[in-house]
Parts: sequence; C-alpha cells; structure tokens
Amino acid sequence: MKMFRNRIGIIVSTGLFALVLVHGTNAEKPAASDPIEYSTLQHISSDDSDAVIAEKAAKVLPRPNQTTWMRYERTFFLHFGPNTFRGVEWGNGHEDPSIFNPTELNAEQWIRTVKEAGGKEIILVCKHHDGFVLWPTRYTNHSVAASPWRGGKGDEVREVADAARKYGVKLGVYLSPADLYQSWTNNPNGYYGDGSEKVRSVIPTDPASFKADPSKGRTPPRGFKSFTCEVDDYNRYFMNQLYELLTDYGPIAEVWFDGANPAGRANASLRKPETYDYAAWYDLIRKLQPNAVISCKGPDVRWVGNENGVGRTTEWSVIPLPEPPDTFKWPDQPAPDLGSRFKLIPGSYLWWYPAQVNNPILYGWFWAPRKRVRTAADLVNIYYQSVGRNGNWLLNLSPDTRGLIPDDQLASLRLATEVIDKIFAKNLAAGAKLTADSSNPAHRPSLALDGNLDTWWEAAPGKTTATLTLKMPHPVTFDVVSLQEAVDHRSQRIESFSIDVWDGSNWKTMDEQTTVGHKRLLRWDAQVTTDQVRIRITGSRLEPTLAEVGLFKQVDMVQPPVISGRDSSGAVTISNAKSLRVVYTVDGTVPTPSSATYRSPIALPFGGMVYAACLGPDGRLGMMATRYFAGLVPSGWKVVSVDSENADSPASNAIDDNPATIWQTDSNSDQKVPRQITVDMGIAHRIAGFSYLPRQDGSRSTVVENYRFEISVDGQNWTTEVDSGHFGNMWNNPELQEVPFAPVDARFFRFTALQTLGANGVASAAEISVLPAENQAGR
Ligand code: FUL
Repeated sequence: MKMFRNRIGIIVSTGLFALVLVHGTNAEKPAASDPIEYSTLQHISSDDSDAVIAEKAAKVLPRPNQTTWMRYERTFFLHFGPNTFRGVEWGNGHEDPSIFNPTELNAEQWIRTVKEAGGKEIILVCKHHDGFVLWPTRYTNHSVAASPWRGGKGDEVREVADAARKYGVKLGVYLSPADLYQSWTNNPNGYYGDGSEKVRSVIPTDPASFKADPSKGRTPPRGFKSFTCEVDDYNRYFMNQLYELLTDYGPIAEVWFDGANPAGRANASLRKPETYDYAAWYDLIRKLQPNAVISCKGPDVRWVGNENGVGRTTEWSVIPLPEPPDTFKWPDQPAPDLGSRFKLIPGSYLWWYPAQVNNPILYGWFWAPRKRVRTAADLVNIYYQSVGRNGNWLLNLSPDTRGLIPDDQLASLRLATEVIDKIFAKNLAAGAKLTADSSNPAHRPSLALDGNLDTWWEAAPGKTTATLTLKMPHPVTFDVVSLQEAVDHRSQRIESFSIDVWDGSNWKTMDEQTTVGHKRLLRWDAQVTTDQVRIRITGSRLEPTLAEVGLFKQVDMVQPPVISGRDSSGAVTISNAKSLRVVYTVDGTVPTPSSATYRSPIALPFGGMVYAACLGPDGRLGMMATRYFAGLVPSGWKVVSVDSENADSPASNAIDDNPATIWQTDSNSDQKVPRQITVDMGIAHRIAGFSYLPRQDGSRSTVVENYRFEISVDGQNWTTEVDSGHFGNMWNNPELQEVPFAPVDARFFRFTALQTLGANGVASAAEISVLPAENQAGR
C-alpha cells in the first residue's frame, strides 16, 4: 500500500482511502507558517493553537461520493424477506426457503413509490441477519433459488435494479455481515465462526472450489477484475456475495453494513469468534464501485445513533476520529455532540462523516400483520428532524407477504410527500435583495439566492461573524427558514446564528441555533409577516458561507383527530378541535371519505387498529391518526403473583392498559432475572398469542430480550407456549412485540423475563397482554 505525507503532515494510505484529496503541493514537512490547505483529512497536532484547530476543521472537505449522496436528501430502505412471512424483526437462520413466496411481488410498485415520494435512492436489503439471500447467488443454496417464488427462477435484486434504472432512482445494497444461517452453531456446514484459517483467496472464487482451493477464481464479468486476499471462509463467502452485487447489477450508489448481530451473545459458542475483514471489503468496493458511499460500519456515512428519525440540533459533518480513517473501526457514535470545538482535541483526525437518519415507516423494519404505520404528520416531523438538521433521511418501506407496499404505508407517505413538496415548492425569499455587512468580493450576497449550491456568499477575509439582510419587495408570510452552507467548497463552519424579523420599528429575534451544514430548517409555531429578515451569524470557525437561503410557509392541512386510550370497557373515543366530520376504520384499511363516520365511542375489547381522519371543508381527507390497541382490554384482571417489583413501579402497571407506567423488578442483587409475573384474567379466553410493550421512556437496559410465556386454565396446571423466546432488535427499536401461537384456552398467564438488554438483571414491562384467537375477536 503506497503511503504519502500530505502538506499538513498526515500519513495517508492510497489503497483504502483513495479518495483523500489534498489541495496543494506535497511538501515533506510543513513549516509552522505554511497556510492550511483544504483537504479531505486534517490532523490536530499538540502545538496547534485554538485558531489553527478551528481553521483545520473549517477546511475539511467532503469526498466527491459524499457530495452526490448529501444532495439526495430523501432516500429509502426496503426490508423484505423471510421475516416478512414469519412476522418477526429478526430471523434465526432456520427458516425454510419455502416460506418465501410473495404472490404479487412488483419491484416497479416499490420504485414508483420511492420516486413519487421524492426519493433519489433505494437501499435494498439483499440479505438480512437470517442469511437468506434474495438473489440467486452462486455461493449458497439458501436463497430465492430454493424458494417457490417465480418457480425458483426469481432474482429480487435484478427486478429492483431494473425498475430503479427505469425510474432514475439510484440503487444501494444492504448485505448483513451477521449471518445466522451460516453461523456454525446453527448449521454444521456454515462458514460463520467455523474456525477456518485465513488462506489466499481469489475473489470471485470458483464456486466449485470454494473450500477445496479458494485460490481458483471464476472469470470476472466483462470490465471487472479479480482480487487476491487472505481471508477465512466466511469473509470469502461475504466478499464473493459483495462481488456479485457490485458487478452483476449496474452502478451501486451505497453499500450499507449493519453493526447489529443477533448472534451477539451466542458468539461465545462459535469455534472462533468471527471477525470481519472490513479493510478488504472496503478495498473491493472502492475498486468495483468507486462512486459508492460505504455506510454505517464504514468510512463515508455515519449512523445518526437512533432509529426514530431524530437528528441532532447540533449536527457536525466534520468529525474528529481518534485514529486515522484507514485503521478506524467506525463504531456507533450516539453521543449528543460529536463535533463542537471541545471535541476537537490534539491527536484527532478530522474527517467528513455526515449523518444518515434511518427509520422505518412501520414501528419495525419488516411488515407483520397489525404493525402500526407512522402517520403523515409523523413523517413530516421526521423530515424536519433529519433533512432539516444536516442529515440524510433513509426511510424504510416494508412490502407485505404479497410483495407489495400496502395501502396504509402508501397513504401516509403520499400525504407527507404532498405536504413537504408543497411547502418547499415556492421560496418566498425569491426576488428579495440580499445584503451583508461584509463580503468576499468573489462571493457576493446574491449568490445565496441563485438556486445554485455551487455558488455562495462568503464573509470578507478575517471575519467570523456576519449579518445578512433580506429585503423583500413586499411583505411575505412564512414560518419555515432554510439555510445551506457551501459545504462542498468551504466545509461546515457556522457555529451559532440567530434569525431576526423586522416588525416595522424593531428587529425581533425569532430563533437562535447552532449548526447549519448541508441544510438547516427552522420551523416555527406561528407565521410571521414581514418585508425584512436578518440572518446574524454569531460564531463561525472561519469566514462563514451561505450557498442558499429560503423562506417558506407550511401548508394548511387539516390536523389529525385525537384517538383516546381504551377505557376499562375497551371503548375508544375520537375527538378533534374543529368539530369536523371524522371518518374511521377498524379493519386495518386506510379510511376514505366514504368510510364510517365517527358518532360514538368504538368498542375494541379485543384490541385492533384504529385509523381516523377529519374531512376538510373541501371534502378531502386531512392528516390521519392511527392507534393500535394490543390484545384484550385488561378489564377485571389481577396480578396474582410477582416475584419482584419496585415500590414505585408495581406489577399492576403491566396490565393497566397505560403505556406510560411500567412494572420494574427490584434492583437488589438477589432479585435479578429470571423474574416473573402471573396474571388472572378473571374468565377463560381463547387466545392465540401475547404482546409485550417495552417501556417507552427511552431507557433500554431493563427491556426484556429473552422470555418464557405460559398459560393455565385453573392456575394450577401450566403449559409453556413459548420457551426461550427472543424479541429481535430491541436495542435499536424497542417497540411493541406480538408473539402468535396456536389458539388455546387460558384464564391465567405467566410471563418470565429471562434476559434483559442490560447486564444489571433488572427487568421491566410497560404492558403485557394476550391476543384473542380470530373467532373470539370476530376478525
Ligand atoms: C438494525 C437491524 O438489526 C434491523 O433489523 C434493520 O436492518 C436496521 C436497518 O438495522 O440494526
């Protein structure tokens, strides 16, 4: 690997990070007085002054693949696979390929949905943690080729790639490093953790000699080369699949490596813990698809740190790394502030590492019956919290078992897109005169209003604060402000700013914030009408820049009605502030103007989904509200025994139908899990599953991950319905869990928390309920 020393003295390898760019000559050693050049990497030395550190941070540029990616703003994920057919979030690797049988899979419907929602890219889950492969790979039979779908001749990646090309949507791939099917503990012939040595391997490997002689390659597709590396069986398997994805399906814009691993704890029982040869994977990607960004466990795109769609209000794209990027391991970085000045310490490597805000449209990544959809109002909020906070939004869609994105997801997305597109269709600042108290003569203020992100206003040399004033020809009414820095040319610099409006006699400060970056949106509760707006940049690392500014007005959409909780009889009330007519459904379909009109409380003693929307004066449906009621209403239920409860969080809270209160076990060391709660429902019910709602206050360590569930008719004789059950992906996505089982009569149930996410052995539950069997619920 060739190494060179750049002008600022950083050693950079050219193999893995071929995209490191230095603007300037390659001097051997910089003199202290040398100017700091723009670069995609800067290093903070122990003798750097605060001013030098700030200047270095202000001269870190994005790499070209990141520039393209940041400008996508709205991108989509698509999770579909065996989990969809099993109604689970994480599989176990034992899935029979025959369960994968979508009857109406239509990749064009998926891509059209993305396109109509303003999406520029789709990242397709090509293999999730269960290990089932969604294209006919040459390296395992555990794929679509072994399924009944399209008679075993299907290739989901091909269908999506073709549709994406047709509609001009970029394609990204998600290939799960964790692989339970290949896990040696699950499958004696599996490669994952099989203890194999690293041997010389040619990628792509000849499938027939994959194990016997991995130095034998197969002929690469036209235009691509082979690679030689030293890897173990699983890394060879993974790299061959990566090679197939990167060479058989056209241009790939993004490769997404998930850090999650459901085998986490089981790893201890592997012959040898599996390690991922990330450096070799990245090298393969750089060579086969040099324009792709490598995300999450990778150097180009950072996971924002949650799956709820929330970016930071202070979101820096210039991130200090404790070691050079070519040796850094890209751990998750969930801290509240990653890049402010106090984080820029000597020894750090400053690297452009922007945030990606990923979240599912459902409350979970895979479709399952009755899984709730986020409303259009939720999605619009997430847009402001992701794109509006210097992030890139990655919204997941979940086709159902037909292979189609169902109507409820489409309805939310269409309405949210309509709202977003309408708001930003018209910049009310257009036509305004923009002046600044100082400008670099080459970057005059009007360049921040020309609709071009590659031209910008910049303060005069030496200035780190500035005031820009927008003077409109007529007063305008707005409640959204948009600012964009010239990040691709001048990095991210603004550290604090305020927005003032002229009220006719005085300036009134409306908002004060910190970072801007690629895009910052401010949304206000009330509209303002004025002909003058002032942007005061009160702190910046170097001369501040603005590539674009905008003023917008939110659209008047009819707000969603409010769906109450269930009362003790199971009745649900719907209300709305404006006394408009409300239409609703309880059968899982999206309401239309001719759905049932709400007149009196709805009886939902067996649980179910309520959708409701107001009809606007024009007869159109407004924003929709949804609420899901899991299981039977706990009317007349009692806790008959519990072996641990905290005085402030008694066991009765788990059956009070109130998600805000929790049962939590005691923290004494002799009270650790397993812990159990036994409930008497008063009368026998025919049930077909149970539900567990984890605490919803954001605290995760006490959330149950492994459990047992038992039932009894008389409280004496017990049957175990689920032993050692596992809730998937609870750390990242602690949402309602529903576990179905064959219908059975029960008056009592017992839930045992076997293991929690944290190590302190304390367990909690917001709600535990049972799912009625079909005939009882009347569904
Ligand atoms: C998580 C995974 O475990 C989920 O299943 C999903 O794929 C999400 C995007 O990342 O960590």
